Amino acid sequence: ILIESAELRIVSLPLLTPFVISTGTMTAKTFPLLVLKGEGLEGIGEAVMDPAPDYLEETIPGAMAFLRDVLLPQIVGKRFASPYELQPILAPWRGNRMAKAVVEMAFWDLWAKSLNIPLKAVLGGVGDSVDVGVSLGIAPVEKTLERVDEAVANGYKRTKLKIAQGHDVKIVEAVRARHPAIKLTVDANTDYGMADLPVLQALDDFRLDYIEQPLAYDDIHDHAKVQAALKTAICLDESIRSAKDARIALELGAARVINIKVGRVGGFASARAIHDTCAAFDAPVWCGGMLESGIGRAHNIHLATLANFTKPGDTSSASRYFKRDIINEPLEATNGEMPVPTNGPGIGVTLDQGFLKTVSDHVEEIGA
Ligand code: OSB
Ligand code: MG
Repeated sequence: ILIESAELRIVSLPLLTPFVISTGTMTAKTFPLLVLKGEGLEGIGEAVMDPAPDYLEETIPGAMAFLRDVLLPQIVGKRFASPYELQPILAPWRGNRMAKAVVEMAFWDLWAKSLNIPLKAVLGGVGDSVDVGVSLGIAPVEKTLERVDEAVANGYKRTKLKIAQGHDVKIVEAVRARHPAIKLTVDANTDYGMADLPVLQALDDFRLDYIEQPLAYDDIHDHAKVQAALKTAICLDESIRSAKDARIALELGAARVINIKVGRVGGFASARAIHDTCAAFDAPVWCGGMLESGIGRAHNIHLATLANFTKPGDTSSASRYFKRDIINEPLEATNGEMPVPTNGPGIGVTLDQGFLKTVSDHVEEIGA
């Protein structure tokens, strides 16, 4: 397919509820949105870096410059037979996986549309829905219990509690006492160190499905020491950027579960390679999220149809996050099952252009 032009913009959507995690509080979701155009079709991708480097190193201003000045000029005006032909352009550049991912995601959508089949079909996934749970931000115990009750009442298949130093054992204890049988996990977003091993060991008593990313984003080695000291599985998120990272983590015993976010790992080729590596180690994976709008959520749902995504993902109903989404189709889960969107080929959702205009700035055209 010939990529004739690209449209890059920054979108900002207010969040219905501030989302609090160990590294900070989000009150709005701001993200670059990329549309690749060719042969009368449009492929769309949503990037997951934040305005500031609070989750990983990339930032929106850095990514916009890299996309506008470097990556998109290498792609616009060229013909590609498949997404694999993008790799020689993307691979030589160091890091910047979130910026690479948005290009890759838009391209896979465009490619699936050019073949007139759903994205899940080009990825190799099956099924019409994926199992999902909720990710609950840090809040006082009473508020957290209310949110858990609501998630359980809505049939979500897993509840993930964000934790941080001083906001951990007590909250897990209270939720576990109220809901002895639910599938429960915690996510520390890197807030702990080796000195906190006693706290992590205290969490070992609550039958958690896993403890997500307790230690630093750039650490795998010490996670192996913590995993050896726990019954509960460790799940890595921030620390896994590639299939090589996944292999090293699984060989070292640093985790038994991996959270795959297509936007974090450089795109679908890398996400699938991580998925396959984990399958070879008999390590289950699940599809994480970054509070994406409907475009990123649709990509995540299609990815989660691959066979080794055996644990519930984070792609809960969009209405939990936003009053209004930038797509026309509601992405709503019922009883913890999120239908794979099928309004047309590719990602199966369409942009609400009128609303998108009102929440966009910095619209740039490359090659138009
Ligand atoms: O660590 O998974 C994370 C949101 C923002 C940044 C990091 C994370 C998260 C979530 C929310 O847990 C997942 C979602 O609901 O999209
Ligand atoms: Mg996480």
